[in-house]
Amino acid sequence: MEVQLSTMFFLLISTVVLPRSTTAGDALPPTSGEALAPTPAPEPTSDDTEYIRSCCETTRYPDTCFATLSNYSGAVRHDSGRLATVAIHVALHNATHMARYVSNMSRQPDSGKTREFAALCDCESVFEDAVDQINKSIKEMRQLGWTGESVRFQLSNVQTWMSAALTNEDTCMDGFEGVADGGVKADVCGRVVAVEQVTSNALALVNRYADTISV
Ligand SMILES: *[C@@H]1O[C@H](CO)[C@@H](O)[C@H](O)[C@H]1NC(C)=O
Ligand SMILES: *[C@@H]1O[C@H](CO)[C@@H](O)[C@H](O)[C@H]1NC(C)=O
Ligand SMILES: *[C@@H]1O[C@H](CO)[C@@H](O)[C@H](O)[C@H]1NC(C)=O
Ligand SMILES: CC(=O)N[C@H]1CO[C@H](CO)[C@@H](O)[C@@H]1O
Repeated sequence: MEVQLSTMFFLLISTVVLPRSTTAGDALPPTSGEALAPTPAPEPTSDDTEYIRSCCETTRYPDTCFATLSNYSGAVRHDSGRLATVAIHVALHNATHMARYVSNMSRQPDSGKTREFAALCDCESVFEDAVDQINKSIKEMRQLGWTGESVRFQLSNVQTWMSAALTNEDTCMDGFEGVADGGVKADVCGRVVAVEQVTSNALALVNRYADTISV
């Protein structure tokens, strides 16, 4: 009886908190805030965690994938649409953080009028574009239609924008090609690699979700 009650309680909670896979983002804290805290409820089971692990195996960076997404296993609950949305949220958070970081760096007095400074400014601009593209993707995920055909079309938009975001992140690193190796270059490129992994994983999870939609 207890089991049944708690199951019913969960169903109630999940209907209220996560009515459809496409609204998973709403259960997450705003991405503009500093911390992307894990969703408070419901409690994940080890099975939920295993689901994240097995989905992450299909991405290019499974360890990063699991490390960044396993906290949301309780909210995802074996739903590939929710997982894709959560992954895009994490990518948005990381890209936003990076855009701010680069913007701050390019405003440091010692950034000077060098190629490094030019690279930092380019980086700031391409990361702002990446943030917009990822943000657009989240909005689309929140408004997925009801027919397979419309969902497939919307997901193809998301795939396009997430790929474009990845390209923009790559462009940031290209800008450092002519810059002498050193602290700033290594620091920025190292951070970009981390953000690219998170973005690439989000795209892979969107692709995975799209594969489950039949038209
Ligand atoms: C996951 O949650 C744990 C415990 O609350 C926290 O220490 C950790 O930083 C979180 N990880 C991520 C990637 O959010
Ligand atoms: C900006 O960069 C400086 C120097 O690296 C650092 O001390 C400061 O905390 C940074 N500010 C923000 C808001 O990141
Ligand atoms: C995403 O777009 C909304 C407006 O639609 C805006 O309020 C929000 O600040 C944007 N988030 C980021 C991280 O850029
Ligand atoms: C993999 C990765 O780069 N994760 C970062 C995402 O953004 C948060 C917040 O800035 C960092 O703490 C993570 O290290």
